[in-house]
Amino acid sequence: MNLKKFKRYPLTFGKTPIEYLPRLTEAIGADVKIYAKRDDCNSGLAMGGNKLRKLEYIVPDAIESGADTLVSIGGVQSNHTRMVAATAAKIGMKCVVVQESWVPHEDAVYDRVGNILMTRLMGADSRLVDEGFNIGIRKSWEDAMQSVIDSGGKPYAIPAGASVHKYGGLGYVGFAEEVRAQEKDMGIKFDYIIVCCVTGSTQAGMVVGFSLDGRANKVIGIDGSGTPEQLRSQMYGIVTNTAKLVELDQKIADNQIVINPDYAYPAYGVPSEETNNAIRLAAQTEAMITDPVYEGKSMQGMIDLARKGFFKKGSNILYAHLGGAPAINGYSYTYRNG
Ligand code: 5PA
Repeated sequence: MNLKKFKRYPLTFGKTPIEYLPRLTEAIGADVKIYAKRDDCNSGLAMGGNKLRKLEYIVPDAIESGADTLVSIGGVQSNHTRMVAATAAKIGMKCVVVQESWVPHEDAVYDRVGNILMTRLMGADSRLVDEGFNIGIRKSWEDAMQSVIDSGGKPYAIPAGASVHKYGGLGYVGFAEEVRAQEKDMGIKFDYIIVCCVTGSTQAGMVVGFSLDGRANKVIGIDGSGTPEQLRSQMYGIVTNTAKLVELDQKIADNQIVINPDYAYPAYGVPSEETNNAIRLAAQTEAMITDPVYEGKSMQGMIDLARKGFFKKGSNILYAHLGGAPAINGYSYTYRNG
């Protein structure tokens, strides 16, 4: 496997810490140990998160293309568009982000706080569009690209979640390599890795990276999209493309991709009561803040699977914390009593 041959533009602090979560482990009460890898604390750029690992491999291509404007897309409270806006500010490019109405959630300040507030502060041209949820390529995004061309600029296209970009999977191959090195230092090995999946390249990169030591199917994706079949086929495409890019000398079969669809209810971006209780538990035992769209759902999935005995006894479980906390500001009424 060869990741080193790709250019990487540093946007993160470097390695993210892995920490043991003793009070959450105890509160879950199963015979497993819970650790977290804190990709939510990975950068000084606008609160960081998983997209920066991906963007580190995309930025060199954007710069080489001669573009002057990054163009991307997400929901109103998209973490991804915040990270693209941050990257553009940091490298001195302009930024246009299309923000669609992906989430059927109403809060008086939903389009004013958290991610979108920071996106605007960093100077991005944030365009609200009245389209529903879809992780595929969108017309509104193509229109935004055209509008940059029409006004004499040169756009660089970054799809939703930076996922179906040719280099979108590389960042999380790097995550797997980092975890392997940390395991050596810590003298332990993780039996499972828990990751929230929506547009697919975070898990896809991990699947490729962990396939090197036979752990592809130990990466347990917890779906947050509510469209797991579309996600699976998108993820499989990213796995195949990424494996080829890094010259992985084995084929990854579709059944090595594990996506659990059980926790995405009632809809993308809308937390169930069980999701909210998982968010409260992580906050009250470890002061670890997770959000109702992504990480709260993977937290719920991990807790539920542990309590159901899904993980073999004595397992070490690594919860990949991918960021996303700024969105909680858009759920102020939901959490008005904690
Ligand atoms: C997101 C995605 P993938 O999209 O790579 O599967 O990652 C899922 C995920 N956790 C997990 C957090 C905090 C995320 O932000 N966010 C999207 C966004 O627009 O913010 C791409 C959907």
